[in-house]
Amino acid sequence: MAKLTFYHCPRTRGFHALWMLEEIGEPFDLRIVNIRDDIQSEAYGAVNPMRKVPALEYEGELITESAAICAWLADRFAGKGFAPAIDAPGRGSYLRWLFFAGSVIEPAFIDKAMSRETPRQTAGWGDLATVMETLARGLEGRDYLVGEHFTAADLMVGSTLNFMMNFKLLERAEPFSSYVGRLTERPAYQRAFEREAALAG
Ligand SMILES: N[C@@H](CCC(=O)N[C@@H](CS)C(=O)NCC(=O)O)C(=O)O
Repeated sequence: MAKLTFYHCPRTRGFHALWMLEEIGEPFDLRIVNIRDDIQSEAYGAVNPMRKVPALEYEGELITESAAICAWLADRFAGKGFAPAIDAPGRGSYLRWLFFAGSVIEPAFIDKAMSRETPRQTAGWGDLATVMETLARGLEGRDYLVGEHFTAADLMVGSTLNFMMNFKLLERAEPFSSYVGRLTERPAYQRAFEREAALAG
């Protein structure tokens, strides 16, 4: 039996973790949690009291938050090369961009989706224009955010940008379109995408 149990609902932020699981290539049990009803069940409340997907269980330990799941998978299966080692150059940048996805990029786009302007001094994410300028600088002259290779930080940032493009909150323009295109060409992304499409029916 797989040691990893993945709680997921198709067409949600759970996709970030599904893609990461495909990158890692370890077997996992998939539990589909319908966000319209299952998510309110007592059983799922014990998995994630936030009543959100995704969640991942490994040997009795529960991990929630897509970035934490991706970071944990990258570290737990370190041999796959999706995170710089804890004492290697690039580790700090890797963590910076990994956290940037969920705590800066995403809330800045939520402001846009809600046609809301949180004062930039109040918002931990500042404002969307500065977020995207910062990200563009991070990508200047490089294919990936850290070093020469794809890491879990690219997955979280790229997957978040891809969501925003699909929701028409972000224009498919450079430098982000090439970056997202490069990441979504990866076989693991394609496998996750096909699996998701089959699950969504
Ligand atoms: N910060 C969380 C967000 C998870 C999240 O918002 N999940 C949504 C689906 S996209 C959800 O479970 N919604 C169900 C609900 O709120 O009822 C993460 O990144 O994992």
